[in-house]
Amino acid sequence: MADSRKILITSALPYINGVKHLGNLAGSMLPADVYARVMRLMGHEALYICATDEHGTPAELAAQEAGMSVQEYCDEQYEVQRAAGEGFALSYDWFGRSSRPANHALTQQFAHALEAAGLIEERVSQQVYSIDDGRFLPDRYVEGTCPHCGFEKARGDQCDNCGRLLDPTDLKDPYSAVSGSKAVEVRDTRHLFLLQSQMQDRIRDWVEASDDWPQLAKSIALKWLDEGLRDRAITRDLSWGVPVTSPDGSPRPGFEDKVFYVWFDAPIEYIAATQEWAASIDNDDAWKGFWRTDEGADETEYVQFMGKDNVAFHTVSFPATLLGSGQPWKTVDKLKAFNWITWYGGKFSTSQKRGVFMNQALDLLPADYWRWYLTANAPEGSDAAFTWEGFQAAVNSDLANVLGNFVNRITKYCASKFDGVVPDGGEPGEAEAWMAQELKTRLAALSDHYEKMEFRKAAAETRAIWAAGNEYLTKAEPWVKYKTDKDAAASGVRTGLNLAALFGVIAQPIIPGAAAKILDALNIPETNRTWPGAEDTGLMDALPRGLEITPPNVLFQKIEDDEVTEWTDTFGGEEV
Ligand code: B3M
Ligand code: ZN
Repeated sequence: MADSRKILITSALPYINGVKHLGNLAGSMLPADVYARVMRLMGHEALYICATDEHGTPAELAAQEAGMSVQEYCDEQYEVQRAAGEGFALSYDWFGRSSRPANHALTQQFAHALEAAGLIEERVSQQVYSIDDGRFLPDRYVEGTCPHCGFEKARGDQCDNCGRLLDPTDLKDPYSAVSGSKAVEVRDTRHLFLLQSQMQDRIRDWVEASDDWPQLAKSIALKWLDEGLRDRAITRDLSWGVPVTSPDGSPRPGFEDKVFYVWFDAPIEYIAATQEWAASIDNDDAWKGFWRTDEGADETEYVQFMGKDNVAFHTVSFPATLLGSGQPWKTVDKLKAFNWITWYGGKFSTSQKRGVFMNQALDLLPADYWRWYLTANAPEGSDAAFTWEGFQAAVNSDLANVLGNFVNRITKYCASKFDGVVPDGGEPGEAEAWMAQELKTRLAALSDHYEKMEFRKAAAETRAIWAAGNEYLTKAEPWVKYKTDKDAAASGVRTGLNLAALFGVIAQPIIPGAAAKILDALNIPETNRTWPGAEDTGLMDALPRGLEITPPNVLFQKIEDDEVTEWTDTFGGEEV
């Protein structure tokens, strides 16, 4: 095995305002989890950190709608999201909360360091103020017409229609999202500004030096730099969030009613959550090896996963915080960005009952089914549509027919004809030689796709390896040979069982539940479930002869047409 690497993995922190839909899952948490699992199987030390993003106007507005205090709302939703992550078998090493003390402290420290470096300035700026609500309306608290595309329900921070980032004062015909009141005016308010314009060259140098970023992320970052970095307010007139302090920890004069902007503190939570993880394993300093380049983090690979709308914040804003602090922080090495999963080409929408949310999905089918389809159709090169028909086809054909069938056939046959033990006798022949060659090239390709974070290709290659197994059985025909040559049949069954074990091993990153069932049925000890190396030649004869196996219960239930009809009624389908 190659040397063990130390890998830090983060996926964009889901906002606290409600359970995420399958599209969110597919473009950040799921691929991050698949990657973390592969890296661990390969023997690397991979740490996967995520958290809920709990500050900012989305949290406040959602709490208001739910008739709860923000704290209560966040406490409740954190549990919901944590449970959904667990249900989907997301193997977080830590799932934190940006509202916890560690993130408050670290966010304040970063602000102080940036100010000491001369990169923060107090400025008076104009903000939308609601006369009826008696308050400023930052970000999503104000809605109105997008100045770029004319969309009438653009939010103060971003237009959902054209995707452009906005400033609340850019909106035409603004109104309060709190009360709907149009009695709004622009008033002066004092804020801290991060002087990103002064960091333009440093950030460009850093982006250009990052040759490990997949194309989508890099092109988005360069586009932002080409447009020129603007100084950016990192505080807001809100009460829920990280308080703005002076270096001695006391409230900063003039900022008593303000907090840091959610996009300032959210990425810092990657670090704070890692600190919490370290405390949880009783090794308070363990986080430093992932984050402080003077404490070993220069040896760490840092990989981030996110949807494309989050890229600018991770390639420009967060690096500005890290680099601007003048301290030895680790920055991202590989940034994997995703396009959107659409719902039949359109948007997921809770209100219009279009799309499946993470908690609903698990009421319908086990996590593996969704994990497989969403990985095999990852929105990598372009957007990818979720359709019930596509989902049904992928589950029935890839999982049930190709993988499930193979494992069932060979284990059942072994149970009925070879006493349920891996048979001895017989020698490998032509069919085995063919299969060995398939494995040699395909396993190398599979590992390579994972290294490059090409998830669609990885799923396709995984499927191709399973399919080759079926082809092998067709060639080896142990059931035919059994009648005339028991040794030849034994060799076929033994090879088939070894392949089933291998198929379970390579299934682990994407469908960990079913993979465990297969490996348990074949009595494969935990220590033998590691990733096959490219040079592994013994893969087709690794199981000890005489090892007892038990055919697993049905691995995958096929999805019936009437289920598709029913789910289409409940969750929406093709728009007619
Ligand atoms: N919560 C946006 C999102 O969920 C935001 C990501 C934060 S990553 C530090 O898409
Ligand atoms: Zn717009």
